[in-house]
Amino acid sequence: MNESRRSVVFRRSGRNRELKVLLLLLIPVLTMLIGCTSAIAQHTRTYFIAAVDLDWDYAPTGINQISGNAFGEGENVFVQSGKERIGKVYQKAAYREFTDGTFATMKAADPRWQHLGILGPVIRGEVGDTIQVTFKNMTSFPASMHPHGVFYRKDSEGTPYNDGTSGSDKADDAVPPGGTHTYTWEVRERSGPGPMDGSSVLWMYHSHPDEPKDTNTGLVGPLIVTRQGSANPDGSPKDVDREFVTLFTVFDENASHYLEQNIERFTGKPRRVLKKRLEDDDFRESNLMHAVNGYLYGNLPGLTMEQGERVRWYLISIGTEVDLHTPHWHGQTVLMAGMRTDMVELLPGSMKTVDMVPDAPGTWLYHCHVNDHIDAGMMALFTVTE
Ligand SMILES: [Cu+2]
Repeated sequence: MNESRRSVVFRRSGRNRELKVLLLLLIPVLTMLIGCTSAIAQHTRTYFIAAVDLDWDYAPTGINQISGNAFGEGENVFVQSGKERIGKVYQKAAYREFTDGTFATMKAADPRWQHLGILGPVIRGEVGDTIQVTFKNMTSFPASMHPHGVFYRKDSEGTPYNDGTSGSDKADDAVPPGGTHTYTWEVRERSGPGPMDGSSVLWMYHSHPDEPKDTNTGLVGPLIVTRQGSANPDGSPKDVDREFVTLFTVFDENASHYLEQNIERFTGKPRRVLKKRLEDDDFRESNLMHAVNGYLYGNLPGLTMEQGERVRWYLISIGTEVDLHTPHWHGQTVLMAGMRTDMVELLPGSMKTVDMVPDAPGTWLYHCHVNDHIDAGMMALFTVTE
């Protein structure tokens, strides 16, 4: 090898060494960068949700939309107000979404979600996301947000019990009237659809300081988790055209935080009612509101879809022994975990997801198949347009 060639080889190997050193130095920087981009890819979805008081009308159209007729004797058991009856309007509480942490402006209602009724707003997550909810309690009783399915630590469970925690781990348990708490929920793989599920699954959130009273008062809402890679930017599943959430429950207004207020505000003879309310079985029955999303006798608005659309229905039930519900769609069929049906079984706490491709146009009955619940008005209408 002549002199000049040797020096070229030497210079080359020197350069290789420099490159190797540079690469070694770059590895931690590159690792950090990759870590950062994957952290950015994981979305944090922020919500501002308050529990608010409202006067809720279980039948705002004032008639039985299933029969098309005025309310008669049967319906009036539940909807007629009087000297010793509250009627169809009750003070309740509901979760409502606000634009920011000042809680000054409620978010404008989205017509697609008009049917949610008393339910809280849809909270969404794609697997890999973090959900952050700033919650303000604008009611007059302690309330919280307890989620199902997502990963949370003790400061984001929203339930008070003897779990050995203290201090800031208790702040989420029961937010006092006027108080605020931020809940952080991770949407892990175990929160998303399983092998037999479609591209999204339903969970719910509800208040839990006094679970029976809180939910009878109205504090419950849906949480939908979409499989990683299957979500639109807003978190909705890409392979679905339209989503509906329906809650089947008998709201027991006798067990509401606001029973006394309701007696005082809406009955003609509040003092008499307050005195004998516990013994009066007819009064107690009149306060059992067999509702779909808080509506009786076909008063639930907005269940409208087009023929051939990919429609996903999310179904919830909460409550007690009477809350075994069997939602049944007329005119269409659905697929639930790969099985064909037109009726779904719900028990207190059930959360189910089914898919429908409506093929029969028209206005159709969507009702609970339990006889007693049909009589009490647990019925809605849905419309399939051509
Ligand atoms: Cu039912």
